[in-house]
Formats: sequence, structure tokens, C-alpha cells
Amino acid sequence: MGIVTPTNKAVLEHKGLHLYHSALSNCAMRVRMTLEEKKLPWTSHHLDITKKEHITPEYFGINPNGVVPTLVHDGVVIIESDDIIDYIDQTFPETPLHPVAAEELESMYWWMKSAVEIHVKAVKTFIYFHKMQGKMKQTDEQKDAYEKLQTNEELIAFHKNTDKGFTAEQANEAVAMLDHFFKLADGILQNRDWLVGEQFTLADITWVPMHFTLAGADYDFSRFPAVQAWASRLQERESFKKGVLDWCPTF
Ligand SMILES: N[C@@H](CCC(=O)N[C@@H](CS)C(=O)NCC(=O)O)C(=O)O
Repeated sequence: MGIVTPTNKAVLEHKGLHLYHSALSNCAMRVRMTLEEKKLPWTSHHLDITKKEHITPEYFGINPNGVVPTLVHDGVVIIESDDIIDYIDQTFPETPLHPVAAEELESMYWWMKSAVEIHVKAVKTFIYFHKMQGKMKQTDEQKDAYEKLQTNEELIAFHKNTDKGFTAEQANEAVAMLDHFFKLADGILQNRDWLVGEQFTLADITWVPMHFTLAGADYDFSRFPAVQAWASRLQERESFKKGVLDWCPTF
């Protein structure tokens, strides 16, 4: 999706980099890590999603899906974490976070798109089932506000589940999807340090917050030792400490 035209025109006045984000959002962690890798200064607009601070007409006027993160750069509004980190990498080319070879570039975008595609069905569903069940209930007032603002069918269906609770069957489907990708990553990481080629890229930045949050929700990573070693390497990076742990020390 990338660049959108906001109906909340106030953000057009933002100068520099402004990030709308939440401490525990794995999608927002990607963006904070990318900003730290590039050593870019940014202004924080923190929204506590557990308190539904993002469910307001003002925020839906910036991000039409009402989810975090959203980046505003000199009045340009960018949504979707994979598009945001790609935008940052392209706009601030120093310290490139992408490979040069076309085949590797394609592979990097494949890992990034795959993560976004499975976000609701696999990552969110697993985490809500194992960690948030019952904790994200909305009051009738919040439900009304959400239904008036939200038009994204996938998110409407997802949030109906957060209220009544996810089933074990949905959680098992989530595990099967996650296993598929982590098994693939484990095979790749047995022979090299990063997901794509020889270089640390946006693919690693996209997937490591998923590792962090899923591990915090007790997804069993002991089955994927090369993924575990990769995550330990990543956790040593300054960008992980500042972009993830400073905001969310434990998940
Ligand atoms: N595809 C979006 C997903 C964003 C998303 O679902 N964000 C979550 C946090 S990781 C959120 O805002 N959840 C609050 C909600 O669904 O109301 C992206 O990659 O940016």
C-alpha cells in the first residue's frame, strides 16, 4: 500500500520523521530498528494499543486501517511496515539494508511480503490465543467506535474473534503456517548468518520482531536451532536494543 493521502490534514505539517507506533507491536519494532540502523532522528507518537489509543477518528484519518505503525516524513504518510522500512532504506541510502543482486533483492522482498501476509492469520492469531486471550476485550462503547471507523474486512473479522476468543483449531492453523516459514529459515540459516545472501537486510529486520514476540508467547523455537542462533546474533545489534528492548524489555 505504501503512501496514502490522509484525511487528517494536520499531519501534512509534520517536519522530519514522525512515527506512530506502539511499544509491543512487532510491526512497529521493524520500523524502530530500521531507523536505528540508519541512525536517523525521529519523533515518537506513542499509542498504547492495549488501551485502544489508536481507535480514534484522528488516527484513522492518518492510517485508514487503524493499525500501527504509520510513518510521516515531511508530510508524506506511509503505512504497512514492509513498505515503511523499504521507504526509509530507499530515501536514506546511507548504510544500505538491501542486497544488490536482483535475485537476492527478490528474495528479500519475498520474506518481507510473506511476513505481512501471514500477520493476521498466523502471528496475531497465535499471540492472541496464547497470550492475550480475553485481555483485549472491548467495551460496548469501544466496539461501536471500532465498527464505525474500521472498513478493513480482515481486521473486522479478527477483532470479532478477540472478543469471543480464538479456537484451538485457529491456533493450530497459525502454528502450521509459522512452522512452514521457520523451517525454511532454519534450513537457510544453517549455512549462513542472514536470511538473504551474505548481508544483513530488511528481511532480517522484518522477521526478528516476530521471533521476539512469538518466543514471548511460547512458540517452540527449540525445533529451529539455526533460527535461535540467528536471533541471538540479531539481539546483539544496537538497533535491536534501542528499537525493540528499550521500548519492550520483555514480551
Ligand atoms: N500489515 C500491517 C499490520 C499492522 C498491525 O496489524 N499492527 C498491529 C500491531 S503489530 C496493530 O496495530 N494492532 C491493533 C489492532 O489491530 O487494533 C503492517 O505490517 O504494518
